[in-house]
Amino acid sequence: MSSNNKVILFNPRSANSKYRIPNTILQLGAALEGRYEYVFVDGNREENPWHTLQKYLESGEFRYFACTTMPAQQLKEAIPFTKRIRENYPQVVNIWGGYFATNQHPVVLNSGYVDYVVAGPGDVAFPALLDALENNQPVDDIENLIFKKDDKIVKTAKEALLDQDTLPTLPYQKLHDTYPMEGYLGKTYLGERTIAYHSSVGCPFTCSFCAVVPIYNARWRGKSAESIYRDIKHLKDVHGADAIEFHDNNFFVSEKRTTAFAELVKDDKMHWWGEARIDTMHKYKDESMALIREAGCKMIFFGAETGNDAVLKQMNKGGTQTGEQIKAFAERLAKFDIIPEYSFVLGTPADTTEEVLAQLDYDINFIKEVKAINPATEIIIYVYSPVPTEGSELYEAVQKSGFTFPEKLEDWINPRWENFDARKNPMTPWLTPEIVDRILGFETVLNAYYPTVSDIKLTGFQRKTIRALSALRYKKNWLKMPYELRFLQSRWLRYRQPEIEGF
Ligand code: B12
Ligand code: SF4
Repeated sequence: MSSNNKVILFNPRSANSKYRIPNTILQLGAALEGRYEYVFVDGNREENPWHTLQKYLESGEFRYFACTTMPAQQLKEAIPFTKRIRENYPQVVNIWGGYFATNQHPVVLNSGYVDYVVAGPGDVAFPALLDALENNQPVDDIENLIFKKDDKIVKTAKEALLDQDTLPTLPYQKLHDTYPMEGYLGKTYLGERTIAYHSSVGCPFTCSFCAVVPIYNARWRGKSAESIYRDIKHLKDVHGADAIEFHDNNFFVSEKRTTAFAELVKDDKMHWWGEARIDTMHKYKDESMALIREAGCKMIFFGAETGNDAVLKQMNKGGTQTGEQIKAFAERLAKFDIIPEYSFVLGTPADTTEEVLAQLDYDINFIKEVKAINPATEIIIYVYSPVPTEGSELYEAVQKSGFTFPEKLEDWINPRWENFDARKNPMTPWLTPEIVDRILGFETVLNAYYPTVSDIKLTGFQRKTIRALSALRYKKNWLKMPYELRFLQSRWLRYRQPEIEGF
């Protein structure tokens, strides 16, 4: 190993507070252990990440800049830093990965300053790419890779999903040596020191609005309950962690794995949370539901999406989810004292503005029904932002509307596309400003009328006040310009936005 082939693993800033264990670069570090020397640079934990990057690059020891990319905030560092590295350190190879780079690879590679995109899991592809580059070998046979050759974009085959239990141990100690773990184990609704853990890859479904689908094509593989528990126990024993957020796209796919994990963690008195599908979990046995609650699972995030069965079909939600089931399941979870966190995707395309609006009003009333059935249900609202799920009915409607993605990588960091990424105001052709205002107005009024239980900062008095002030708007659907509520929310009743700030 020469001393000038070291690797920077960079996690661009992804949150303004509530930093979480950066599982992406942690897992990439595991893949390099014993093969390449590497450093972690976490934009969340650096006052000036560029200075840190520059310090490393100036040493002349680093040949590879590996950067993960999620849309929105991460791009604000990923794009300018990678470009600057190309200008100032042209010998450095720039490698990107993550959901943004994979789904938007044409614009990424056409920028001229990203050399390779690792598409999907990097556990094998990343060290294999470094080996090939170190030995001047061709990269064409390395799976999960996208790059440019003779000005054409080349995509190699997708790798079969690995047995997740064969992955190397996560280098928690090395991360802790650079960024002390206390800074990652934040206080949340679940506990004082919350772990972020990722226990599976992919998802078995093919919802046509979802960025996971083009990468994993309905494939899912999870670590065993024992492997998960080993890491959790380490973080508990060594760093005093007392709660867990599972960051998997779909943690609860296997009832057997979930209950096996619940049995293992039951006596540790930790609270935990994860993401699931309503139709999958509605099939769980009552004993399993009772066990996971007893084992500390307090709240679960579900993609409810819409109460309209025709739109569920257009979204290719797959499985057996229906509007009736969404309501029945909210009621069922109340019995087990598990809080359902339901996310809805509003503002999907339709042929006319009237149809878009009618669909929106249908969902507003549906959400109110769910709240009436189980008031503890937390509602998260996304405005539909297209992802390139080629061949789906939904994406066909999107293309028909004339929507296109940006042609220049830098465009992704202008405010128009940032809003698109944050799924708040995507400015898609079928959404008039009035419709977007109605969606955002409903979100404000709903969050005011039902302040979320997981906002640990709200006092009882604050909850009551904002609820009283929003009651008439909520009941009558007066959703226009709820400035008084927004003012309160921004001052002393800021409501929680897990999708933007952290879960
Ligand atoms: C944690 C997380 C966050 C956290 C960040 C934590 C924090 N507080 O710092 C928070 C909550 C802030 C967040 C926010 C957002 N997120 Co986010 N987030 C995730 C989540 C749940 C986990 C990421 C993770 O750690 N994965 C674990 C690692 C091990 O997996 P991985 O990242 O896929 O990495 C592997 C490979 O992809 C590859 N790889 C990845 N990067 C790289 C880089 C290189 C160089 C190489 C070689 C390989 C490689 O190798 C790795 C190992 O195999 C993912 C979903 C998921 N399950 O991954 C969504 C996800 C990435 N987020 C997503 C989105 C859209 C957002 C938002 C932009 C919008 C929103 N409203 O949700 C916001 C941004 C807000 C903002 N501030 O700008 C989407 C991206 C979809 C897309 N269109 O591309 C995802 C996929 C969720 C989803 N299903 O929709 N997020
Ligand atoms: S179930 Fe969730 S993660 Fe899976 S494809 Fe659908 S939206 Fe994506």
